[in-house]
Formats: sequence, structure tokens, C-alpha cells
Amino acid sequence: MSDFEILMTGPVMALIREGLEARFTVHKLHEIADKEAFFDSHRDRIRGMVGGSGHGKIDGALMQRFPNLGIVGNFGVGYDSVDAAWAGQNGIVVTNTPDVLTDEVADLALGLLIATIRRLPQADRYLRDGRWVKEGPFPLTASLREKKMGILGLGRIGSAIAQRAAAFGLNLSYHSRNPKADIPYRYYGDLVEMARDVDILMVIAPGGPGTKGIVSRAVMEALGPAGTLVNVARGTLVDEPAMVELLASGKLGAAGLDVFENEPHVPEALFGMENVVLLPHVGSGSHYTRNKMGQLVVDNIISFSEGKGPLTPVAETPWPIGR
Ligand code: NAP
Ligand code: 8YV
Repeated sequence: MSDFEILMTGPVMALIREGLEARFTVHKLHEIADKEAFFDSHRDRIRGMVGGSGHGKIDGALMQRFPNLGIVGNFGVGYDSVDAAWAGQNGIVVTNTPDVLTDEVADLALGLLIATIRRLPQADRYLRDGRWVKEGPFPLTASLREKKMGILGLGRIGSAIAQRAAAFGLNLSYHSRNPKADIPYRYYGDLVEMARDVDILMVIAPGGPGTKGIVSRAVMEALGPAGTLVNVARGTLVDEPAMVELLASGKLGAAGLDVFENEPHVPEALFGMENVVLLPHVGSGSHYTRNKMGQLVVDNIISFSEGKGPLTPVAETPWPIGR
């Protein structure tokens, strides 16, 4: 057994737990009653930490309890729950799980888009409630035909969504901080302007302070009563109270949402709305893809512990990192 001890900040899938326990002593913070006593007794022993969104913040206050901490393995490509800037400034590398989930999340985004536009869950409920028999055919819906979609964040997943959407015949544009070279889609430096010009806004940029509330009331008003918002990024990107109000009043047409500001809590006002489709953050949630993500978390920690460096360090903690 390696003398490299790991702290998990929340429950993880069995593949990660077993993969790490086979090599390291693993501690589960969520099962430790006296955390302060643990922090003191394990101060010098913890060398790696594993967490992810939904497991609470891994902030400077937690990381600094362990002066020999070298790596934080984040389960997920989005690492907004880890203070990666602090980690980088303090010689700790943060890893995430890019690429292995890109296609799964892009598939889900297109599924959610079609479900929202063609009202698939509503049609399913209509049939199950016996309304087809009693009331006749389900009402006609909006269509993807001849529609324009703007993508907020044309990164790995945004590009995979664009590929799929292009195959569906959508007219595409995008917004990010920097225009990309050799991209056939129109670039907008101004998100409100893009929202005004499109029928659908697909949100797939990272969470965190840099994007908080970027899908503002003004953006959603620009999208308008015939517009559809799809968010598969993080709930924090959208001004959620404004979104709820605009959906209720019809000033925003419809929304397909996989993510929310305060998960797993979802604004109750959305539950009764017929113009929304709600998913419980399932973008990457297949056995196949979660296994790939879990294995990448384990492989990062193992590679680091063997002195070979991390496999997928995040931008704020480029490897090699100095302490
Ligand atoms: P990525 O490759 O890093 O792409 C992120 C894109 O966002 C880049 O094009 C970037 O371009 C843009 N961006 C970053 N900050 C921005 C800002 N302040 N304003 C406008 N654009 C900005 O990341 P990815 O792998 O595609 O993943 C994207 C995000 O999806 C993750 O961070 C995660 O939060 C979310 N996600 C959700 C699920 C789910 O289950 N629903 C699953 C996986 C990922 P510029 O640098 O040019 O601005
Ligand atoms: C994960 C995600 O399900 O990768 C991400 O950023 O949001 C999802 O793939 C999540 O991080 C696991 O908690």
C-alpha cells in the first residue's frame, strides 16, 4: 500500500472508490464525525483529494489544512466547485475529466432540445393521462425547421453540439470571449445581440464567477416569447429568478434545463409550467461515460502518485506546477 493517502469529500461511484482503495489508504470526509480531529491527525498524511460538483466546495480553507496535498481529482469536466486558482497559487494540481464525456453530453443536449421544442414529455403525459382518448390528438408543437441556434461556449461540448445541430439543419452562431479561427458559424461578441437574432440559445460554457448570471434578464428578453433556452452547463450561468418570471409571463417562450443554481433543489414554480422540460443533471449520466470519467479520476491520481504527473490538469494548474 502506497503511503499516499487520499481524502474523498463526498460519496463517489464504486469504480473510483475501489480503484483508489486498491492502492491507497482512502478517507471519506462525509463519514467522519469529528472532522476537526481528523484534520489535525491527518494534516501531513493527505496527499490527494477527490471530489466533484454536488460534494460541496473544495476551497482554499479545506486544502490548506493539508500542507502535503499535491492533487485534487475532480469528477467532472466542470470544476467550478474547486478553487483551482487558489490551488495553482499554492502548488496543488487540479485535474478534471475532459473529452470522455463530450459526446454523451452533446447527445443529451440535442435530446433535451428536441424534447423541449416538440414537447415530448408533455405528449407522454397527455397519453398516460388518457387525454388522447378523451380529447383527441395532442396539440401541434413548434419545430426545429428553419430555426437559428446560438451556442454560448463553443468549446469541446459546444462544438460537438454544433456538429449534431448542423446535421439537423439548424443555422448556427456562437458567443464566447474569443472568436475561433476556421469556424463556419457567425461569431457574436455580444450575447444580447446573438440572443436577439436566434430562436434557440444553447448554454454550454463553464460555471464559476466568470460566467455568473451571464444569461441575464436582458439576454432572455432578447430571446423573447418565441425563444427557447436550453441550459446543459451550470445553473449559475442563468439569472434563475428572472428566468422563472419570464417563463411564467410568456416573455421567454420555453426552456429545457438539465442544471440549476441550487441542485438538487429546483424552483418549485417551474414544476407546474407546461413550457419547460426539467432534467436532474443527467448530461453525462450513462454507465459507459460515467465509468470513463471515474477511471480518468483514478488514473490521474495514480499517475501523479507515481511521479509521472497528472494526465488532465486544468488550465489554472498547468503541469509542472511549482509549490
Ligand atoms: P471547454 O472545452 O472548456 O469549453 C468552454 C467554452 O466556454 C469555451 O469555448 C470558452 O471560450 C467558453 N467560455 C469560457 N468562459 C466564458 C465566458 N466568460 N463567456 C463566454 N464564453 C466563455 O469546456 P467543455 O468541456 O465544453 O464543458 C463546458 C461546461 O459544460 C463544463 O465546464 C461544465 O460546467 C458543463 N458540463 C455539464 C454537464 C452536464 O451534465 N449537464 C456535463 C459536462 C459538462 P473562450 O475561452 O473563448 O471564452
Ligand atoms: C457530472 C458535469 O455529472 O462533467 C461535468 O461538469 O456536470 C457532469 O458530467 C458531474 O460533475 C458529477 O457530479
